[in-house]
Amino acid sequence: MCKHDYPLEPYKIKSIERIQKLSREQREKALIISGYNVFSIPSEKVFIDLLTDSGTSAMSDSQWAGIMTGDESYAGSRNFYHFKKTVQDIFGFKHVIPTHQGRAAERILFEVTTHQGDFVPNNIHFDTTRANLEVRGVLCEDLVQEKAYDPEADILFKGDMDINKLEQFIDEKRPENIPFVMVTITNNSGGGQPVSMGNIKDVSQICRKQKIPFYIDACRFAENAYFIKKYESGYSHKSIHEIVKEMFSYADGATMSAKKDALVNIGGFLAVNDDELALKLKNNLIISEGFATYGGLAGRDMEAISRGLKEVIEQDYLEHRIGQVGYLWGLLKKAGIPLYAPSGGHAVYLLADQFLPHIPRNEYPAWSLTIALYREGGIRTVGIGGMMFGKKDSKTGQEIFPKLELVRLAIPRRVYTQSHLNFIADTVIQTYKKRRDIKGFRIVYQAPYLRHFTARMEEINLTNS
Ligand code: P71
Repeated sequence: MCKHDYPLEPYKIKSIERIQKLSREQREKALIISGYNVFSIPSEKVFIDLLTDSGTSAMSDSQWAGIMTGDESYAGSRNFYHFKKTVQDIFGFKHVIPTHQGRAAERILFEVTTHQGDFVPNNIHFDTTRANLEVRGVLCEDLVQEKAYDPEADILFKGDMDINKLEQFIDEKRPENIPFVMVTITNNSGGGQPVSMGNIKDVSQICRKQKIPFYIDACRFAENAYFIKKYESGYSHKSIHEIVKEMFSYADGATMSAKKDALVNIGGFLAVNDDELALKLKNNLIISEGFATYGGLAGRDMEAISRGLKEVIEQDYLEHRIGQVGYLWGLLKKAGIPLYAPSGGHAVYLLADQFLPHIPRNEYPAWSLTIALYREGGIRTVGIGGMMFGKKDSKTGQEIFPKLELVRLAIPRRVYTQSHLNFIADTVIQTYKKRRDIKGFRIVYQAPYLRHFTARMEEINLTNS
């Protein structure tokens, strides 16, 4: 291995998917048609797609072979039993409820356990978690440690929850108004940073003392476990499987989007220990997702998840995966690009407000940067900042912005090569050189929830401002 490389791919390529870079003019046209929203650009017009690591993994030959063993029986599919056993073995929970993706698991859990006016803390709620709670009148609180909001603080386990803040919060809001506490691993809205085992344990102890259930948003559980093995004292000799088992032994349940760390294109699940709660969750599941042995998935999907869950906890896979993200982070850091530090699990996060200091927050610098990166190299990324999390103050009508204004370069699992990563770095560096020409945006249309998905935007030129 040369000095600047990352661990070699522990796989070789058996099947490929063609990608093409459009001309600059074609990209410009695609932007206009999309209303300057990268979610509205057809994927064929994207060269390198870093919009998300969700549902974009390349499946292995074993997973594809598993697809052909799908038992599509309405009730009792054999793939469900394999899926259930795999989840039980890896996570240690008693009840396993399949769902079509992560947000369905969230909706079902929240419908069964929350009421209007309740409070739910998280390290940082991800957008779907927050939306599924807020739509029910639940008040969401982000209690990550303060350092997480300092993008340059190069410390380990920046996803940790602030334990003092959590105790104070429970004290103020009272345990009976808090249906559960949640922790997101890794912390997607805060730089993809891991949560330490020590912190998971501390949160769990507080919850158990106060008799508040504790759930983990488990999307990127294996990546989180890898950081624990690598950086937390006492874990280097343990296997990822052992670490995962311990992490979840402190929780009462988990919501999971299998589209991330189960290496599949669709799927999710809910897992809990409580018998009575599981029954209620299954009854809710049947109303909209489907019967308890498929929950909105085909038998073949459950088989692919079972196999993916076993592959994702392999040490060499994780070394390569996290190494790849770190490699891109290193190239950009060396070039002086403002980055969220340290390098996280699934993505590199650019600091859009520092990248574009001339664009004020109410002109959405992260949004501008996603457009600029598409313009420059046909790269699709996502803004995680004011457009995603901005809120109108009910008294002043002014928009309140989140602390971080980030652009996420999410790396799909097992998809891109080192030359792709080099191209991505070059594109970001080129864009940085031209940063003074990049303009802000105003909203032309927005939906009441999750507005970033469907917004239409207008570039602010001096002539139309
Ligand atoms: C991600 C996504 C999917 C996404 C969301 C918004 C814009 C673009 C793409 C989904 C998550 C997540 C966490 C921590 C729950 C979900 C929902 N993330 N928790 O990061 O990251 O899972 O998509 O399967 O419903 O790109 P779901």
